[in-house]
Amino acid sequence: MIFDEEFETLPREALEALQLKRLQQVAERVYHTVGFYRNAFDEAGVTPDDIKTLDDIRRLPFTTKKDLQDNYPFGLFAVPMGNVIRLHASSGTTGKPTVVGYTKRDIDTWSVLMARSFVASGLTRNDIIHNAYGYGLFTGGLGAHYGAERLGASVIPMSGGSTKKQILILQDFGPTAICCTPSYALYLAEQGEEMGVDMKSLRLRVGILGAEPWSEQMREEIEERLGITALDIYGLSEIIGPGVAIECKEGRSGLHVFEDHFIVEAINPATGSPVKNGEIGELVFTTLTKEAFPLIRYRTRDLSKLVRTPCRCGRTLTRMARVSGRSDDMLIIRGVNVFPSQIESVLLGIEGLEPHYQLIVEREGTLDTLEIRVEVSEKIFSDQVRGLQQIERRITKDIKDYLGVTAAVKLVEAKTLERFEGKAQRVIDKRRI
Ligand code: DLL
Repeated sequence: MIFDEEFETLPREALEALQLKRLQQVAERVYHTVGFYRNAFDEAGVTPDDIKTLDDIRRLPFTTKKDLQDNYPFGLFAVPMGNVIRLHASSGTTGKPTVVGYTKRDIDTWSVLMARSFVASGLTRNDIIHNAYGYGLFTGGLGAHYGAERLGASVIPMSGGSTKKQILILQDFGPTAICCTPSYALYLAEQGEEMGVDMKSLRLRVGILGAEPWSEQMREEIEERLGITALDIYGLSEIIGPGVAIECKEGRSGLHVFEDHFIVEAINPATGSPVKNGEIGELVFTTLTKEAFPLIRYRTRDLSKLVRTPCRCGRTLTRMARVSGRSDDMLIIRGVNVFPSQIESVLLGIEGLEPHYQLIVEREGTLDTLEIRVEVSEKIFSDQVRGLQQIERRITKDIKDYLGVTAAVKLVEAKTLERFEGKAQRVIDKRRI
């Protein structure tokens, strides 16, 4: 089933014609309503009339997180405040949050995108959706909520936290789908098991998980422990919130980007030029239909690659591969580039390790050090010291072999590392403090 059959399966030519028309409109609109864009376009020597083909998007300047911060809080809004009916914000690692606004029509567009996402994951109006994304300034909670209502499903507005109560509701209300971060899905599994609940016998069958990077191994673990199909959903507040892209249940290889509303590009973060087809680059999005807070060529810092081969599901939309990390999450350890997701893949490939880990980076003198703390299953922890040492050596070797860095490994008892209700924070970089 496809929610918006017409727009999600448009022949590429028609889709691109629609994108061009909408791009011309949005460029025209921001040029005349947002001082920041007028200046940026003027500086780049480009006017909206210069957009004659889709490739001409490259003539437009990029927008960055810093531009949003410089115009904090409402400087990039393209409509009067009277037309804005909702505000959300995402907190960055530094400084003030990024504020985003929505008109009534924007909320409507977003709800449709989330309804599309749910249908792509195999849900219908007969499903009960347990929504454990946080409600509030974070876009996850309300975004999924409105989408579930638009679909006509029954939504349980759980929000994050109160994990034991969540388990109770999962048992008693019998939701068939769950929305939360992948790390929280694992935490729920763990808490449920601890409470003696057979998490696999719940009615849950689908997880719509996102808001943070996760690996294929993590997916397997979640699917196994909760007895569900786990699908990846991507989005960011600046662009609209969740529902920018989603994996379909038929393909499960790459997330369909809703290209009738967004243009996606993958660029080389160092040069700003497009990467070759199928190469990893930084994702850049342009919103085509947003009214309150349109964004032109927004640099996300998220790394992924675009897949343009047809998908089994019939959608003609370009897919993005699962996000492999953020360009600003990349750890440079003694000159070697390492992404936390790569370490996760190595760890989860080793038997006896739990999917909970922490990476601690420090500097001793002029040398960077990496310590990996990872939980081991209870059974192994109570084993002989020799067994533990063997696992430590194996991790050190695999990390060295696959990633080329030397790490100190510390195995810790199960359930001792911090758990997260929202996005997990696994990297502690003491070098910056
Ligand atoms: O995380 C929106 C969202 C809510 C997406 C619920 C999916 C589900 P922000 O708080 O603005 O918005 O954070 C956006 O989170 O730039 C990525 O770095 C990361 N991110 C989001 N989804 C994924 C994903 C929401 N599926 C930032 N895989 C983005 C990897 C993701 N990273």
